[in-house]
Amino acid sequence: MAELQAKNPDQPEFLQAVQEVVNSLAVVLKKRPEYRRAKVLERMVVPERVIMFRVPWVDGKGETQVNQGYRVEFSSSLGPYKGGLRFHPSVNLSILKFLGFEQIFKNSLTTLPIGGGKGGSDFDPKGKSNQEVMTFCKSFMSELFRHIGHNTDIPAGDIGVGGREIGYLFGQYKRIANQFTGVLTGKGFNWGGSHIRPEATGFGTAYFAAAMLETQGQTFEGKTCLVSGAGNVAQYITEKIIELGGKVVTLSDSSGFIHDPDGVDRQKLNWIMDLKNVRRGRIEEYTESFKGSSFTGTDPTLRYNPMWDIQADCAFPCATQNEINDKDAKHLIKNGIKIVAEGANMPSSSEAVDLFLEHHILYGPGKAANAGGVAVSALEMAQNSARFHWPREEVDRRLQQIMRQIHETCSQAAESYGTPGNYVNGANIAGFSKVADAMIDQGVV
Ligand code: NDP
Ligand code: 2IT
Repeated sequence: MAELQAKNPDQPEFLQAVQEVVNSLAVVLKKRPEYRRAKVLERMVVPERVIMFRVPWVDGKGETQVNQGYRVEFSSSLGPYKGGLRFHPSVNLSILKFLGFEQIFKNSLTTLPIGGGKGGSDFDPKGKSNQEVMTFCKSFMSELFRHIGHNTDIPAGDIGVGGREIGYLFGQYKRIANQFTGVLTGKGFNWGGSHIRPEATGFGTAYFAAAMLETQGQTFEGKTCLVSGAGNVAQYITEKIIELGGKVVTLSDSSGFIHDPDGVDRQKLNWIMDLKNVRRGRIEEYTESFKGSSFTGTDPTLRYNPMWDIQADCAFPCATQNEINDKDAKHLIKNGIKIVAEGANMPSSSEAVDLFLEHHILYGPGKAANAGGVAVSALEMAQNSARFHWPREEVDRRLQQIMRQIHETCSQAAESYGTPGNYVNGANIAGFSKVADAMIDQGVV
């Protein structure tokens, strides 16, 4: 870690993600000295390749703009690089390296043949017209296309990249490469997408949480749930929680959160989906349509988020990294939270994770709990290769099976290394071991 820190002093998120994995691995490295001899971990923390490029484009006012584009091709030990693209003004190399690093273990846990990668840009789609987003996507793909391919690197969505952006990116890829291949996942159903891919991350996190609850003889029935975010993951976890009998009382965006003590029902959720996916509005507008609900704006002077201090049974952070800090974790614990399952990637700070583990909260880390999205992406790749579509029920059945399998694998790994119920150790150890074995089999690469 000291060496990695000295080499990457300006990458706090990346160092945080690596530290968390390293903490879990001491026991494994002791049991398996061949991993140490082959310098498996030392190699794994260095991306196989990082691509950085200029993305010039002309906005709606005729002004020239320039953004930074990235693709971090982290590990191809288990398959072609696979992971999303994030378009958000905060995007930098530290954030994409942390996401790419986590993706290696997450993808390993899915049991499907995919390596790890991540990419994106500091472009902010918020407030941009469709025309501007399309212009940007076409410029971004005009460089990225030479580095990706359906057997090389298969990007998908993440924050700021949904069905609209994947469509524009795919159109440009197809035009330049003159190939209609499954080079991106999250495609529209009519042109090669898979059923359930839009729903997969949120549904998968709910399935994982249901499996966690089951270990305590519990279900979602009657549980009050806090969900953060109001994007892809937050919307579909809300849909599944409603279906499983739970009550979602919060949702948020970067401007603040809404609290609806009556719960977000199917009709209210449809309204939110229209607000966010069609009108592209702010969550604050919810309170104008649904009385009894309230909005609390984000207060940058507060050292905590009051949303995490609302009484509830379950918490599902589905917005962004480090959105739950130590203070938030203390509030959740004080209010008797039973389970925290992460739809987002690394939404809990390392101090928050330590507190959850110390207090024996059922805590499902993102790399296990939110793996359903990339798992169905891999199923989309399989369907593309077969030039075939599976029915909706078939994809959902496979997703449920994969999430149960990940839960089982994490539980067993945690137990066999002496920390039963610790899903952090379970996910890191099980995810790592598969990649490490593949690296040893493939020699020094
Ligand atoms: P979306 O862009 O659809 O939604 C993101 C949501 O989070 C928005 O409500 C957004 O609010 C909020 N948000 C984003 N950044 C911040 C920030 N810095 N501060 C406060 N709020 C923020 O993204 P997704 O739903 O796809 O992704 C959410 C999380 O889930 C991310 O951590 C992502 O990495 C993870 N994830 C996504 C998967 C997928 O398949 N899409 C798969 C696995 C994990 P606003 O609009 O105001 O910015
Ligand atoms: O973080 C993630 O797993 C994703 N954004 C989904 C990646 C994918 O390739 O579907």
